Amino acid sequence: LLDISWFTESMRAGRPVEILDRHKVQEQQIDEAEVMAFSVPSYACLRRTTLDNHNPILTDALSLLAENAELSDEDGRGVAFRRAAAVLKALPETVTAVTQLRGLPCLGGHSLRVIRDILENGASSEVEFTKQSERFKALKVLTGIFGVGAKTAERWIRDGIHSLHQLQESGQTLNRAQRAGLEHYDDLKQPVTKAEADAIGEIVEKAVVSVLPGAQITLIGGFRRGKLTGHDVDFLITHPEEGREVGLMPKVVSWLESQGFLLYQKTTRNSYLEAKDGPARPASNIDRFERCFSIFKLADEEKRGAEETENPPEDRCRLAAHSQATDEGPQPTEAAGGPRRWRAVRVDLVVSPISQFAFALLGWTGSKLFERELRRWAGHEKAMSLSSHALYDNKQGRYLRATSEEEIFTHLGLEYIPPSERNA
Ligand code: DCT
Ligand code: MG
Repeated sequence: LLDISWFTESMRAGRPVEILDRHKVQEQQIDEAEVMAFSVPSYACLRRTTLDNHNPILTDALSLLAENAELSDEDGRGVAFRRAAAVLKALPETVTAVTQLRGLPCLGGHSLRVIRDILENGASSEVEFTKQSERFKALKVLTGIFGVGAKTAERWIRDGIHSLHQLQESGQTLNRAQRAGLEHYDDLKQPVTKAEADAIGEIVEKAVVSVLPGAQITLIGGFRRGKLTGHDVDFLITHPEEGREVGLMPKVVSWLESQGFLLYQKTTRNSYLEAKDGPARPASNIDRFERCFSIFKLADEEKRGAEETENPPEDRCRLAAHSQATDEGPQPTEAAGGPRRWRAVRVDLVVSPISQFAFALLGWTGSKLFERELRRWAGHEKAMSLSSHALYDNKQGRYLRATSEEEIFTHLGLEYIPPSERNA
């Protein structure tokens, strides 16, 4: 097991820590003896990253460049900026000079230039330029529509569409998801709070146990990592008896629909078969579960209800049903003309068989970079393939089973990192 306690202790105590990338060390020909005492690989899954970030100005700047790269189909550059931001998120103090960063991994020339610019001039000219650029602004607005990815946004921009208004005027054909995304644009742009996530959790739980007693739901994604807001709410559903979860999603969706909770939903079937897909196809892990992408209609009363713990939640679910969702979607005001008493929220549901539950839980808790780094660690350092379904040991030629996240970390030779410290 790789011991990183010296690292976390130093971090907590605020002692300066040098995290040296082995390969870089060799390139720079730094004295090996001096280096080895503080040398760990540069994987984010070896670091404990809480939400307590001492360098938000720097990490926001690098995240913006990452986002711009991802929206521009430059994933490699995007990951490089994400890794650089993640290293800064793990630092115990605010950085005030570039010299403090000497020897840290994942900080390439480009990221260092951006950091230096901010530390010395108060802002990065590249970040400011990007923020102001028409292209970036248009990409943000258009991909902010649920159902619109970078490729579609790019195509629309080439056609001269830069705003929602221009999109509506353009006569572009939108698919069902995009129509719903456009309709609920303002609501979906608003961060979802933990109270809203909990209120939705109660409703989903009621749906799940109504259609399959004994089934369990777990809040996953950013909220499981302790985030106070998110862009959506993610739930993992399973049943303690293997196989009982088959066919569960359509039933849950029907129940929610019949109660008027869904403004939009699209369900994809489980397409993972161990024997067929197996370890050779680990990259496509994320969407191979039975999964439902939805837009939920959350009534104000639901949220209040969830906050009032002493009130029994009896028939709370009926509250949202009174204003029925139609194909056109709801109007911004209630029929009586009063103020709107609900909001739209993005909700993702995933169903996993119990045998894959630990892998699904680990894979869907995030952060995205933490997940990426776990898979990179597994592949490069352990010759294993990790997905949200399974862990395959390429040397032994067999799957390694696990019933908890802790067991998976142990299989991977890693110290266990709890969800609240996976915020890389
Ligand atoms: N995930 C992943 N790789 C992806 C997409 C998702 O590993 N390409 C995992 C990690 C997080 C989880 O799925 C849920 O995804 P999001 O909801 O996009 O992330 P989040 O951390 O929950 O972010 P937010 O709080 O904004 O919803
Ligand atoms: Mg989420």
